[in-house]
This record gives sequence, structure tokens and C-alpha cells, in this order.
Amino acid sequence: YIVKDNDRAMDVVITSVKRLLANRAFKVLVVDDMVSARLGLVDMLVLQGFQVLQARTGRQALEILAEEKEVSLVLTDYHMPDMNGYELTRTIRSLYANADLRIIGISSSADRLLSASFLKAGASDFVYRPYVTEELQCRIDLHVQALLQIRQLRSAAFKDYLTGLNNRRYFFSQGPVLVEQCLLHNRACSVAIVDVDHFKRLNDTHGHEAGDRVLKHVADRMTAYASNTSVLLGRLGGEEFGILMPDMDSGQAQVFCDGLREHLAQGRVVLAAGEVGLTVSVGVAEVGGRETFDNYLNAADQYLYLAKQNGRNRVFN
Ligand code: GH3
Ligand code: MG
Ligand code: MG
Ligand code: MG
Repeated sequence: YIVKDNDRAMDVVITSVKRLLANRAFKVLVVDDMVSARLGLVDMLVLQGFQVLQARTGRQALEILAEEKEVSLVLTDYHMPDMNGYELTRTIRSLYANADLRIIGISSSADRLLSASFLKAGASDFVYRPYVTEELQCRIDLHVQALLQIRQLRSAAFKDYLTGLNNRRYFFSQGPVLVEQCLLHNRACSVAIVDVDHFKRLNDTHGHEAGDRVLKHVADRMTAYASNTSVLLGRLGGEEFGILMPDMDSGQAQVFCDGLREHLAQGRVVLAAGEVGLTVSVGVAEVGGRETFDNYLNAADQYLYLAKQNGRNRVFN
């Protein structure tokens, strides 16, 4: 860069450093049977700030992808001993969508149709060797930016803004999938609705903002309680939260939810007026009988109603 304006120069530096730091979150896999070709790419990617993995063959690449999880970008050669770049691309694409994993084909072949074939096999991009380093870097940047934007959009679409939990949309789209998996394998599964007791009173006494703080507190405590389990949590709306518990029959779910109820009852939220405690009521229902996901939750909601009727701060199933 030749930049006369110092402020502009500083902006360019800051942008580059930010990108370098952001790139550290991304894993890139380089697949090439030729050491020199591979290392050239590795050096370039390391300078861009990425975590870089290498494979000599397609088979090795697939092994690494299966082990590593969350590889965001694959750069692959065409001519390789065990499987060629198309086959590798096709296999990877059958496992990972373009929204999650980008594939860039690279080859020194003289065949001008190679790029189209790569793209048809599922590659996101292609460059011929010898490549212009800066162009390849720019293409990689564009792909990484696109992946970041997709992540942000997903987060906006599926996360509850206030609590950071999965939102209703996510809970109702993922819930039926998890239930289906359990039923398919003859495993138990239960759902629950958690409702904060007398939340309106809390809002009326301390204000809506304090109410929001309490909701965030409840969500955080639920998340901590459910960590290291495979349960799915979500905010269904207002002061109601959904729980989906794979591999738990209603008895096990009752125990799990009662532990949660106790955990929430022990917490204190610091408000301007001082510390407040809170309790929740929970309705639990086991899935089965080929009902719809809505029906399972309705059943849980009916037990929740009974829990409220019978004095609150309790779990019914
Ligand atoms: P119960 O023990 O029977 O559940 O009584 P409750 O007061 O908790 O239930 P009710 O349904 O009467 O009141 C829920 C209140 O939650 C009413 C509504 O204003 C409040 N609310 C809903 N969403 C939000 C939110 O996002 N933030 C805050 N602060 N309040 C909310
Ligand atoms: Mg080769
Ligand atoms: Mg409610
Ligand atoms: Mg309530």
C-alpha cells in the first residue's frame, strides 16, 4: 500500500489486524500430494492468521474432516494418488453444505474445463496454478466473510435476543427432529415447560427492566444446570422456557426438572431494590404414541397448570 493520509493508513492496519485475529477462529485444510505446493499454501494461510491442517491424499483429508469438526475451508488439488479433487469435493459436499464449509479447487492442469467441473462437483471456487497470491487471499477472505455472515444470520434467526437461549423458532424446529430420533431408536424422551412464578408481580414491583434481568438470570442458571447433558433448552416466550430431554422417561425427567427447580430457587438476582429470589413451576410430559410435537408440549402445559394450581414451586408430570 502507498497511503499518504496517516489516518487512512492506520485504518488499513487496524482492519488487517482485526481480520487476522478473526481468522484464528477458522480452520483451513490444505489437500495436495506435492509437499512444495502444499507448504506454499500453508505458509500463505498461516500469514492470514488461520489454523491450518494438511493432508496428502483425499482419504486422509476425509479422516481429518471427520476428526476435527468445524473445518471451514478446504483447498484441494486435482491430481492426487487415491482420489482426485472432483471425487474428494463431491464426497465432502455430500457431508457438508456450502453454508458451513467452503471448498476451493486448485490445479496446474492445462485443461480449461477443470474449473467448471470442480464447481459442478460442489466446489465453491477454483483457481489455476500459478495463482496470484493476493487474488487467492482475497477470494479466501470473501468466503470467510460469507461464512461469518451466515453464522450471524443464523444466530439472529435462532437465538433469543434477551437471554441468549435458543428461541421458540429453533426449539420448535429442532425439537421434533430430536423426538423423532428417540422414537426411531426406541429411546425415551420427555418435554417440559418451565414458568416463572408470579412474574407479573415481580415486574409490577421492580419494573420491566428488572423483570428482564430476572429472565436472563433464569436462562443463565438453566444453561449452567443443563451443561454436560444433551437436553435442548429454549425460551418459548415471556417467562416460559421449554426443555427437551432425550433418553429420559417421565420419572427421570421429573427428577431432572426438580433438580432444576431447586437450583433456580437457590439463586438470587441483584436488583436496585436489593436481592430477590424466585421460584418456577414445571410441567413434564413423556413423548410417545405418535403425537405431534405441539401435542407433547400441550400435555406438559396441562401439567404446568396443575403445578400452579397445587401451590407453585413444584414439578408435575
Ligand atoms: P403465574 O405464577 O401464574 O405464572 O403468574 P405470572 O405472573 O408469572 O404469569 P402471567 O402470565 O400473569 O404474567 C406473565 C408476565 O410476564 C406478564 C408480562 O408482562 C410479562 N412478560 C412477558 N414477556 C416479558 C419480557 O420479555 N420481559 C419482562 N420484563 N416481562 C415480560
Ligand atoms: Mg497433485
Ligand atoms: Mg406464563
Ligand atoms: Mg408465570
